[in-house]
Amino acid sequence: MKSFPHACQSNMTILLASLSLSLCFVSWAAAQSDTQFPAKYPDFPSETPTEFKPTNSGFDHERRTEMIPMRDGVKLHTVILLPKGATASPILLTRTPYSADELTSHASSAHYGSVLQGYDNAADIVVAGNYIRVVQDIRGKYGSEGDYVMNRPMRGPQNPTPVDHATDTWDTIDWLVKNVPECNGRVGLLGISYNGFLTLMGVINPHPALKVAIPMNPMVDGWLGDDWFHYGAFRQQMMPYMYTQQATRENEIEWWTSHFDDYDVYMEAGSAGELGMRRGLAQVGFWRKIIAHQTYDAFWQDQAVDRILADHPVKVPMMIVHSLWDQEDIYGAPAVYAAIEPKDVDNDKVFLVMGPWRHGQMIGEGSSLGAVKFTTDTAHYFRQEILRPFLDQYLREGAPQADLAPVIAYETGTNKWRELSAWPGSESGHKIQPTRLYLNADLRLSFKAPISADPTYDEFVSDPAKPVPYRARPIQPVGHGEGWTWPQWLVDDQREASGRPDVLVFESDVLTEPVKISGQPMVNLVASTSGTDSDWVVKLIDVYPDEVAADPKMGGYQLMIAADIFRGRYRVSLETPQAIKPNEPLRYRFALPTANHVFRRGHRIMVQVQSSWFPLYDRNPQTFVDSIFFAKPGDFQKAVQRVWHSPDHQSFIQLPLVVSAAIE
Ligand code: PG9
Repeated sequence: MKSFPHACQSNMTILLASLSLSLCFVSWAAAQSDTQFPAKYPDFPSETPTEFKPTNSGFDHERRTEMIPMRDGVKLHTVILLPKGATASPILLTRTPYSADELTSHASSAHYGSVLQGYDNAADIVVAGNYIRVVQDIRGKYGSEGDYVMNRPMRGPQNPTPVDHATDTWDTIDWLVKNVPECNGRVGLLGISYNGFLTLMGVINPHPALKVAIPMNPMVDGWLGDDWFHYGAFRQQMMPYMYTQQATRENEIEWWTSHFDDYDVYMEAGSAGELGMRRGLAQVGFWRKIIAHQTYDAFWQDQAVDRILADHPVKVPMMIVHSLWDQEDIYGAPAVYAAIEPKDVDNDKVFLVMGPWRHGQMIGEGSSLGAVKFTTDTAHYFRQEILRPFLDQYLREGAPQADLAPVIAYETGTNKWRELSAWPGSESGHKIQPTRLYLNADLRLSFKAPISADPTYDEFVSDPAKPVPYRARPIQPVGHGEGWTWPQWLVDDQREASGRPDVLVFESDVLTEPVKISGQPMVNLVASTSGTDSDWVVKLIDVYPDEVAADPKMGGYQLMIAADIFRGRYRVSLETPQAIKPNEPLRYRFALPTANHVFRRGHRIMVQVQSSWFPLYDRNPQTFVDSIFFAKPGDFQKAVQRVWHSPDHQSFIQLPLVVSAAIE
């Protein structure tokens, strides 16, 4: 607390005081001349101190920053926030490439809950649970020493160093339980997306103090279906991320736009490789690896986290959290669940929660996503009724069992949470029956197979000069937070696409009974192209009734339930691309993302097929070239695309249909 001289002090006292004050001033002024910016006029110095040390007056928590040593001597910058008076409190740890300082200083407020607002903090849970919150910069990013490698692979052929995220997590937890006396020796590890990937890496050979892990929307397989590629089609709108994330340690150098509409940015460059070259992207190591590993080779297979986890025992109880409309990492969470659930022999360590969310929405507001409304705040429900008791059970001595179902899945369409014993799964008495939904003549969709009298195909012309936009133009770059609409693109109204001549639209009759699906719809598309390479985008859509009295904006809405893109050159082998034989009907089989949805009575089911999804995905030139990244303007050719639906060439989506279910 500050103290001021009393008015009746003697003159001598005042004289001595002013003498020492001026001596103080001289040494204070000298301290201003730091070596980087020496004072120009030492007798009239800057009023800004060389280093300002904020107090924490009125704070309800204490903030410590530490450089925690790893086994190879590298020190990692770690922020430790302790609620005032914390004793025997558990720790919630997040490791991140996104700035530990940024994640823990979100408000100009003295309150614990306020500083934790924003990315990757379930602030209400941290505060209500009186948790010690620890956030650490991973090696090579922000305040941490060491080198940064994107999704640093495990020690082994792809990482010749003695360290990886498993060892760094182990070393961090070991340090924390020995050096934070306020903690009860129990640590929970959690994070979203990249931080979800880091959470998964942290459970490999876990420290004994690691009691629970919550990977949310984890990035798991960068080639099959998460951030970088989907079945070989490159997500070029992630180039700015690679650029900013790797150009500098603290992300100070940012990508720039050249057009308001991202469609134009990528069209003008012609190819992702050309754009990367113009922007100097080859200076960053991860871009060079992307260029060197365009196919599903050992580089991708060996670092796919679901494959890695499948080779390790499940030692830490884990709640894997998935978002049904995750616009970034829609593949990861269900894939990890599928890989490790069979290893959970006592059925007490692997839990799955699926919510009706975009990427990361479970820590925000969850009563709607874009135009789609849910009846309650689903994210709040998840945090309070699912996450909180789960964390308590493992992190607090004497806490009751959370008593949660192994799978808690939100059912979109009916807006209900369902408790299941496994995934894919259904409630008792119901079963999943893989059922073919056929693409038929006259652009009809039905459970009946094509018959011989029908015309055998429908066709469209795919023109790389006019690729199908993946959402209404102008298209924003990838961005999060206020004003950015990217996070909700998976729920955009697909009417925008269905009106185009280069999108085939197959539609069912109006449903007289609800149709429920739980699991991954499997595409079985028989298609031909007049070119020698081609992309196939298949979208399973719920078409709302023409008018919806309760929510007029939803009248006729075309809501994507599951959709993905497949790069045709990988039809035979994901590792070895092959040219496509022109005009030959060929079978393309691939799984769509997980859905848990009821198409309600009065709705229709729609399937759209198209050959570009631009500019999120780079354009396929439709001529087989060695590297699509460096396709030349002359390689981009129009192609006639046919979707076949004859008895010999049946195109269908195999739906994971739930039968005998009372679903409405
Ligand atoms: N989806 C982002 C990401 C994860 C992993 C690698 C690259 C990007 C994220 O939100 O962190």
